[in-house]
Amino acid sequence: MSRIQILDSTLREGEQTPGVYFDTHIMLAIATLLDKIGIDFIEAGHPIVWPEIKQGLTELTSSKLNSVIAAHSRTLKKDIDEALDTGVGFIGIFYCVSEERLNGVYKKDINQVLEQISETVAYAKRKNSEVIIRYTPEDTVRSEFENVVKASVAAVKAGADIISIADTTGYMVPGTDRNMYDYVLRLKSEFEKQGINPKIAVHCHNDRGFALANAIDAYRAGVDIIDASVLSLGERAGIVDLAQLLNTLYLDFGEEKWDLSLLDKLYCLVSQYSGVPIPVNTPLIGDNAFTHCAGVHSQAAIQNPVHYQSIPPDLYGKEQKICLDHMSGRAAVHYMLSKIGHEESSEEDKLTILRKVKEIGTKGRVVDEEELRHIVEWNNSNGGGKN
Ligand code: HCA
Ligand code: CU
Repeated sequence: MSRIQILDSTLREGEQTPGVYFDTHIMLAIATLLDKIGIDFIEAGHPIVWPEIKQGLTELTSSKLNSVIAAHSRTLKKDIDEALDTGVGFIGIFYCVSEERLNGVYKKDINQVLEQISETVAYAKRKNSEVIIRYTPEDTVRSEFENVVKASVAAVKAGADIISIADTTGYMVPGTDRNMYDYVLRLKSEFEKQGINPKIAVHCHNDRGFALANAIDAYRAGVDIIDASVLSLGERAGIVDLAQLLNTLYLDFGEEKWDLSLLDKLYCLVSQYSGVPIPVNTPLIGDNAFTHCAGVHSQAAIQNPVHYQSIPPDLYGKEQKICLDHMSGRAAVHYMLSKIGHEESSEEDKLTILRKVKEIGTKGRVVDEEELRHIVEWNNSNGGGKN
């Protein structure tokens, strides 16, 4: 029985990508796929940002998805009211408790903030005792540890169910003294000393490119919930990529709760409506994720994909592909000819075709099946194809 839960924040954090906005019908399409994949929580927006976001949240909560719909909220009663209006089952409130932010931005001392956190959480629970409340000390890992503990204790004592560790600026680095694994253990042990036992979530930004590694560190240290988004969408460099997270948890840690074959469809949908393209070399999803190019690679991968692949493409509803360009060798040409029904070509024809393929490759192009057919016809009209 798997204990890890996933919170997808494409519709909240993802919308903080400059220029990204999802209409309510697209919100529903994205949420429906997330639900089918088996995502536990869908964080779908901050209702006070825009009336249509509030409307979208309301539509999602009445759409009978299994995933719990979550709203984001400042630590203010008026935000809680707006969130509760939408019927969400989960509200994530955030308040940074670093001295730097308290003194420099909020001009409040920690005790005032602790009171505001307690009051807001208690208010939400009073209005709806069923709603799951997550409190995030924003920028957790760069804040004074003592303040994080005090704020978490205040939140949990007021009724919060989840405390989220936010690496808001992508500050953590595996293997150093600021690694996520040790941080989670330290916080858990402090919570135990304080007599509180909330679920722990983790929210890792990717500024240094370590979001996934930090999330996996947090998983190994026993967190309950991991945040992610499709295509890593989010502020700046975004957060943990959903597909990569699920893939690692599935293949490398034996978590088996998700239908990974729907990820490709989800990524295409999000890419289309966010306007954020999927780079060809995106792990698992990009066009080249399971494509072999160099002659040596193609030859070995054609014999057995495992020679150059540690992830089975069929898990993602994909196939291994062999690319034809200037890097190709005879094995690739033979393989691709057999795919288009010309496996009987003579060795001489294959060499001519290979030369043509390489020539085209040096122009920075790839020969697809269609063009390969034209090359075969061209070779035949020049006297080839006579075996
Ligand atoms: C934000 C910052 C946040 C909050 C995370 C959370 C972060 O956009 O408000 O509320 O759990 O990275 O700290 O995304
Ligand atoms: Cu964030």
